[in-house]
Amino acid sequence: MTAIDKKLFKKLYVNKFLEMHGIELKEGSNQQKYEALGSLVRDYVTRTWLKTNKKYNKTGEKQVYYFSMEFLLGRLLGDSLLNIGIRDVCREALAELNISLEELENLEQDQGLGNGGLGRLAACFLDSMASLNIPGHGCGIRYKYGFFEQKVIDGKQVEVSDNWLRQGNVWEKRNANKAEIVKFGGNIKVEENNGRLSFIHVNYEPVLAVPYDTPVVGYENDVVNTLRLWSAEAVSNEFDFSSFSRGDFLQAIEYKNSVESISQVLYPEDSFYEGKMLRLKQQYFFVSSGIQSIIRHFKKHGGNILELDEKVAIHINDTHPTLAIPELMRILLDEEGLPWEDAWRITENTISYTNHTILSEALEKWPIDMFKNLLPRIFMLVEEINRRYCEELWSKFPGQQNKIANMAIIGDGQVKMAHLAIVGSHSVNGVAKLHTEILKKKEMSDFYYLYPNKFNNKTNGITHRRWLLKSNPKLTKLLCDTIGDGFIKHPIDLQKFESHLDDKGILDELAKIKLQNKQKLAKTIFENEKIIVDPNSIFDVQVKRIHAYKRQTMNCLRIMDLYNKLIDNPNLDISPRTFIFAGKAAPGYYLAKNTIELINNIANKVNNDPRVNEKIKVVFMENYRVSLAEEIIPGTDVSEQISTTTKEASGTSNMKFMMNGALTVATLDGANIEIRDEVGNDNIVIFGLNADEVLNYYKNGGYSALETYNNDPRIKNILNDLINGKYHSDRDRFKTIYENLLTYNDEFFVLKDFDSYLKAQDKVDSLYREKDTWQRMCGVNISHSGIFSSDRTIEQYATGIWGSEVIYKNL
Ligand code: 26W
Repeated sequence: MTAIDKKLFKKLYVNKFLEMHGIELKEGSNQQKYEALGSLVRDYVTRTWLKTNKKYNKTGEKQVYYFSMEFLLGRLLGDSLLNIGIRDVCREALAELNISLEELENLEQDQGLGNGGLGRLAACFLDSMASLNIPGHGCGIRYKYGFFEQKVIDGKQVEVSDNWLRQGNVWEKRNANKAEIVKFGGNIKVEENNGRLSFIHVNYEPVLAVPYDTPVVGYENDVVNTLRLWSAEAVSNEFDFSSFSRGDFLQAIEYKNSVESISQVLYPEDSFYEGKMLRLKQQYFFVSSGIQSIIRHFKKHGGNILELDEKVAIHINDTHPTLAIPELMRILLDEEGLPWEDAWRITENTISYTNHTILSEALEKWPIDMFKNLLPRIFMLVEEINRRYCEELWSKFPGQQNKIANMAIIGDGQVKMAHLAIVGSHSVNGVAKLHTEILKKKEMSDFYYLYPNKFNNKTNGITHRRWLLKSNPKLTKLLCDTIGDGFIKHPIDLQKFESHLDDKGILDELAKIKLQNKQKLAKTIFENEKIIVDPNSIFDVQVKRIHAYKRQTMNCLRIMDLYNKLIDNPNLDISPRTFIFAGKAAPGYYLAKNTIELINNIANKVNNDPRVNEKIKVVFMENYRVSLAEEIIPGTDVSEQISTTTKEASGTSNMKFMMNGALTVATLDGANIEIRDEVGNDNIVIFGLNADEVLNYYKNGGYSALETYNNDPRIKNILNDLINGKYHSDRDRFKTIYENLLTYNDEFFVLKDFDSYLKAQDKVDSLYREKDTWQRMCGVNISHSGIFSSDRTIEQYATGIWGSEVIYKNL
């Protein structure tokens, strides 16, 4: 991109403002100033965007399409400026106009089109693909309402719709000329022409899919890729839909509403599958429009359909876009006229699949009737895929009827999306070593036996550009001053920092930066939650979706235990701690919502008790989202990664925290294991059951929560506190939590791991007293975090799955 200096920037900005708003800059509101800046940056990016697309068309490089129902981008202005390489110029130029860049950046609404880990991973991957010069694009849904906004009222979560487009969205470009039609319902007429059957879809409901494109800017490399999000609209009257003629006005309105509902709202569940027709509609809607537009583009630029798999890779983010498999088959067979064998080979070679969870309640299985009525042609194709695949199974496992029934794509009245995804793609990966091992040895072992070469691991990563350079400028500066800026392009070079950790001056600097970040966070906590916290206390943080397996309850129980200890012994010698929580519960998940209420009630009690509130404070921060995470993570001392071992596929906030110099308290779950392997046992605090122990209990039983309760007076006391009115005047308020732990035998081993968890926290307390040792540990974590950059992950996907060339232009 052409370099820009302060003077030129100022001039362009002032002009842009005038042109957009028709008033002088000094008369404008901050919102108007933000809009002008966003628009200027977009114009600036657009030229490179065009150039990148031209280059892709000319070179015919393999294009990667990352299909995901969720993209949790957060804000874009700061990161775009950073990646273009003009954030400093922009900050200085604006300062001369008496405008604070940070204030304008904070006005941007988060683009919250995702639930959590899976959606944020997709956003980090887009950033890394662009930054590594990989022609990689996102494909998803432009939800009118993103992930709900969380309000906390009387300690309880209340959901408010996220009308993120209210003030417009400067980043997106509507491309009505690239719209596609997606067909729902109706019937399939089969005709025979010259010995070949053709399948004609009649009486269907047509939906217009309009793409909105957002530029994805690579880091200082003149690459701008595309995130294409589809919006559902009624097909206009000009469109000839004779097979769908509805004269009636009311029916027309009904049709319009039903169509628009498709891209209306993001489903707020991230661990529980419900067979909702609208979700199936959403899935086919974006997958069909995405694949149609890929093929249209491919053919327009002279591509030979038989070579599609050499020029296009389609990645499906969990099973949500699995309909890409039958949809691609439909186009290759029905529209391109290929024989089944060719179509199948191309489809399998083109598509690859990532699994993100082993929770069985999250597996998508659609009722056959719903599937068939909504997608009649796609269902026929899935039946045929299943028929051929079962034939293969019969020859591999003769006589093993049960096994074959379990492995089939269609069975028990359902279409099993994970099975279809495995069968129809050439690669199946897990997201951390342990997770992949569990898939291979346990959850998907029959499939692994059948297709050993499809299975592979790609440990998750995070973009260090957003999660270090942008969110922690002070630490970034220290790193640049100490080891140079090479780590920005090669994050693995962060390792060089380790040799400086014997330098007392560096350790003091680390401590100073952390304190400054904590002061900033303390200010935000006060502004948002009206709670005063002490930046000199340990900031102990658990931020993530609220879920039983993530065990926020275990964190609560140890605070309740500590509170009891402090009341019993006011002189108890502990390092003061501030316990910070944030996270959303799925609206229908009672236990998770109840956990939020428990946290808030503990906070209320503890924070208002003068006997303890010099030593401990509890904060629940409302409305966790990407932009809030960017504030919390740099100001964290202790990162709580305490899921029941085997349940957290990977985790990614664990990586963000270590990169920002927090010490991790963790179970040996997901990527925590790999973090431990990187930093060594001395620089992380591990506790709890290991995977074999957990799996063994699940398989053979032998754990009694009641026994643990009876043998441990601490546990007895705090569990009783849950139901004796101490934390709520209504004694039944937290009964569900109590019963889950005791009556239903504590599915997630909270009580079993409790003692080990307390010991881990005692260790944290004593480590924190040795200031230099502590800072050294934080430094080791930073030094070893480079491997968890999503640049490493994406390079592994590109070379190991997609077959794309990875060119380091700046080597
Ligand atoms: C059908 C409802 C539904 C929706 C989303 C079920 C499951 C999901 C996702 C797979 C849940 C998710 O976000 N999983 C998380 O993915 C991250 C990225 O790989 C991992 O780091 C987390 O461990 C995993 O929980």
